[in-house]
Amino acid sequence: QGRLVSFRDFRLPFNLGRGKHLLPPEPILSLAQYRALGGLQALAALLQGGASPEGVLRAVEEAGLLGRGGAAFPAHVKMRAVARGAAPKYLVVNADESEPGNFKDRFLLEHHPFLVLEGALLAALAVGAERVYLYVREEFEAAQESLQKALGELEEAGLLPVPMEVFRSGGLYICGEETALLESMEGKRAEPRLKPPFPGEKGLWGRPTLVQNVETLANLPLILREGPGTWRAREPKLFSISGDVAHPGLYELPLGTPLGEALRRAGREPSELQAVLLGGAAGVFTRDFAFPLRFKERLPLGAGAIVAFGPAVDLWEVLLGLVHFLKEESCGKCFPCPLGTAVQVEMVGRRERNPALVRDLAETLKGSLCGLGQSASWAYQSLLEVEGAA
Ligand code: L3W
Ligand code: SF4
Repeated sequence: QGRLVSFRDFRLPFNLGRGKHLLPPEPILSLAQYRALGGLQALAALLQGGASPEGVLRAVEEAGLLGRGGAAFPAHVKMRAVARGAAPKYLVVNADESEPGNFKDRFLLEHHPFLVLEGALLAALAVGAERVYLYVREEFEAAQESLQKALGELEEAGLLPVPMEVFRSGGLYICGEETALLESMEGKRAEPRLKPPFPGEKGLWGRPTLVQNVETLANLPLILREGPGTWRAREPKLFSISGDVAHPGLYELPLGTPLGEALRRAGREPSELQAVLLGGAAGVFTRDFAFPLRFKERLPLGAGAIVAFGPAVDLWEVLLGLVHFLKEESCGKCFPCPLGTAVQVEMVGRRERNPALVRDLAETLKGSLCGLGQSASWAYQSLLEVEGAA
């Protein structure tokens, strides 16, 4: 009788990076270990007829699982779109985590590859995908190795009902945008496509393709093991907390946790902070510590990055780093983004505070083709708000 597999069992929070470990990380790197914790039960039920593809789709819908890659789009809507489509169909696991401040997907891949792979297999069987591609960020070598090893073990045990392969990403921030990712897989320049059609309808090689974030898929075994109602009641989300906190690391918190509470968990009294950056380069600076960390609220959660800044930090220097990053990573396909991000670097460099000029820049960027350009001036606008409120 295996213990319930949940993120909670993974003894989070713990420190991933520098400094002292609060609790030792306990990676689950062997199939035997994963099984002993109750892993693979959901997959076995599906393979042995105790559960059906429709049952998986219904559970994901009842759980209300929202995509964990930044857009918080209902997972079941995407899954059903692919399930309706005609074969051949594919699943692409988006493991191109590149948002500054985020390290949750890398953690899951390196420490819990079986959980990610079981989630991917459940999704693939539910939508009828004939092949799974694990699109892993080029620099994540340890993650690629851990996945390869886990795939080998699953194959040896005869537990790979759908073929899976690791695909090394093109090595650019824009490769995480789902359609640029697909272009790069097809051997083309990583440039976003115009949507619609969405990948669920016309994806890899023009075929219906489910593109889902690593954390989204890692939740599938949990939802099926616990039942969608129980999962929904605790709605776990991984937050990457770093910067001026005593215990930077990865924290599993229920959605709705106030931002200030998350910071206290990481060992920092929020009133001692100047601001936090929520959501990475596509995010916002804020001092609203009462803000409940929930999707589709006043502030964007993005993929869950929280970077804290104490009183000694020059936030304009931080902003300059962010906008420079966006300018460098702009793919140049559409007009407003390369131009707007270049102008933005110049404006932030001279610490331009004229709200009319910043609004004008934001309006221009809003017309960009993809999320990179559309959200490129959120951080700039929010810094002016934080300054105004300070
Ligand atoms: C079927 C429809 N599918 C939309 C699908 C669409 C996509 C998903 C969300 O991401 C976020 C941004 C930043 N039928 C559909 C449909 N879909 N309508 O739903 O789509 P969309 O267009 O709202 O967003 P997106 O462009 O996929 C934008 C975040 O991404 N971001 C950075 C993220 C970085 C990471 C990381 O490092 N892990 O994720 C940058 O912009 O927060 O909200 O699958 O196909 N009618
Ligand atoms: Fe490329 Fe920027 Fe346009 Fe996106 S918004 S397609 S990154 S130029």
